[in-house]
Amino acid sequence: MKKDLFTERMKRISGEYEKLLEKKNEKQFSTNGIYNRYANPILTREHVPLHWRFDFNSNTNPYFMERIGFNATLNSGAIKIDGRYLLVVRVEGNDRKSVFAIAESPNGIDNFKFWDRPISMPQNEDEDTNVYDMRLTQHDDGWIYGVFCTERKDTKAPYGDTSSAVAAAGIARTKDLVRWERLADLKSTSGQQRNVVLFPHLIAGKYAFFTRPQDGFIDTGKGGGIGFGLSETIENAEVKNETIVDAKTYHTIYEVKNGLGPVPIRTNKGWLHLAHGVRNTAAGLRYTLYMFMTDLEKPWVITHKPHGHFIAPLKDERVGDVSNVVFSSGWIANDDGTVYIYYASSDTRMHVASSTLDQLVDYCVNSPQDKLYSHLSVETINELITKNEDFLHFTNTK
Ligand code: M1P
Repeated sequence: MKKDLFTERMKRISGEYEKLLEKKNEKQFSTNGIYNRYANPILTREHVPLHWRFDFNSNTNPYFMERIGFNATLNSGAIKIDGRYLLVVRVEGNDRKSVFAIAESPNGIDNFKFWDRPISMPQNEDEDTNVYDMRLTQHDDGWIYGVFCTERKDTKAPYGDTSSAVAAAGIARTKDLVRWERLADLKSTSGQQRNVVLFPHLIAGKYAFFTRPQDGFIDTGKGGGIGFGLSETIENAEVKNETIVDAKTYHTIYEVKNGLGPVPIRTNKGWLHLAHGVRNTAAGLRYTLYMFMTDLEKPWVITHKPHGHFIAPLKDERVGDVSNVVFSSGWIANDDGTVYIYYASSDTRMHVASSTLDQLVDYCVNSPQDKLYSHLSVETINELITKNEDFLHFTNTK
């Protein structure tokens, strides 16, 4: 009887899992014309391999029950190697711990499948309580670097405070995404760091980092903004001076905090950047994605910045573990100019959107800036209307 139950459940669950992995994704029509969403999330907790979740021995698991539960698949770094699309996924267990695991797809938009085991990340002296949000950088020095958030209990928190934490940028490197060498955490002058991204080239012979200095764990406090700094070495990385590239700003979509997303993409017009911005609402924090471009020679100098968000949580994306959030830490530019943008919604599941380098540059260069005041927004809208008068005939233009 128990054997029947075991077999029936195992077959059904395995069958549904196989179908999920084979499910095709479909590009959706885009009214904004800047990027296209796809019909299905590319990775959900249901994609976590069954052999990580179930004990397949009927003697020790007669009911074929799940032994290890997973809660979410989110904030993934991305890289393309030999035509294979690889995401280093933040896989969050029911125990709240996140682990890193590689998911691979042949085309970047569907059929993502996790490799057999999660990544075993070596520990430094001060072990990580939790790790998440890895950005992957294919560096000129020949290594692939993973820079991620390592979180540890705040030992200075008052007695009884069991939730305060300290965030720092962990650094590890690999050649194959399987074996990792752990380096020292990034040192900087701010109390904490999250959303740190290693630039792929040396600048003035030094390793270059985009940072997000912050005073506290959740609040960026007096710190914040997307920073930029140089380090003499990568083995013991230390940024002594951080220049603020993009500051958090009153009454914008990044008024509370912001942070760089993936490693910037080089184009002949400048570097394309994708970042997240956070604002306050009565419903809590709202995370959206925005873009800007920086100078080719000086990637810390913004040359173009469209107003407002690029991607905001939409429909089902709006609800999840931490609702009203989109967050990106990976994108891939293909040789044909298409760009796959990987983003998580509401800290729960992963999606892809596609665009092209030309479209993204056009978006950055030709979209108006945020002029920070409503009456100036009216001016901006009127400029477009006036331009359109040459092509369209309005009846009430004044
Ligand atoms: O919950 C939303 C996001 O919150 C943090 O981002 P930030 O440091 O900018 O506040 C991160 O923990 C991120 O993982 C999470 O998605």
